Amino acid sequence: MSHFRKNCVEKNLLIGTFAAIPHPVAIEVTASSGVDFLCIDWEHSQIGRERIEDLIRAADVHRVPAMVRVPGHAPEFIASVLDAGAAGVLVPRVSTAAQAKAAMLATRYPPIGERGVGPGRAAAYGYRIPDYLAKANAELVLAIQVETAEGLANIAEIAAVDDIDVIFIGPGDLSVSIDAMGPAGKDKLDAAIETITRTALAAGRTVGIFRPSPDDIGAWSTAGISFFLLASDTMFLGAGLADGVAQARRQ
Ligand code: 3PY
Repeated sequence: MSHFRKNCVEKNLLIGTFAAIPHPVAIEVTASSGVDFLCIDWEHSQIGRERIEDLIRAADVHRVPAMVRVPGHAPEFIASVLDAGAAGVLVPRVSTAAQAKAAMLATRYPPIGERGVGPGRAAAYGYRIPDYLAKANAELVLAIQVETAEGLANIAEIAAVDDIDVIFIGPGDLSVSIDAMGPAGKDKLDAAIETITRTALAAGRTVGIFRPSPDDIGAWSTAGISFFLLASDTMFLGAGLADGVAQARRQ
């Protein structure tokens, strides 16, 4: 098992961030920050498919695992980033056990799943397909994102699907989906997050969540969440620069 997956399944604290800037320089800067992993965001950024492999390569130089959030459930999205050498995938908007199972089948090779074999970078362009096949099922992290009212209602069935490592909560989408946006919806949203966390932990899953700031990582960690995606490169760039400019103007 890879170090990254072992840490996931053993529920060790992992702090990562989304990578949304489509350039290897941004990946190198981010990978040098002390993060445990990166999640290249193909769903909500302008990163194109051809660029993803170079971003993974840049993370590999720094020995930081780079997973990819794919833009949908299609098996070809999952195959393409895993073939490029991603350390795992984050599959968004999983709302039913059938969708969770489909994500698992697309991520794992037979006999567990149905992932197709290709001569990509992960398999040394075909030179080491047997080696790669032998280790991929043990090493790759599969995280699925629960972020809808339907996903919340189906969490017990979703969490019962085998060979999924992380149930990842998307609080932004979840708040919209369950009508719990803003300060007025905080208690309702927190209750939903707690329900997902409790149910997924009871099924033996690791639980992850997106947090826009580090303020409440401790509190959610106490609740049992261990896999955190903290903001993104663009958010940190914006916040750091705005803070610097504001400080400069105050002098
Ligand atoms: C959410 O909060 O909905 C997310 O998907 C985080 O990226």
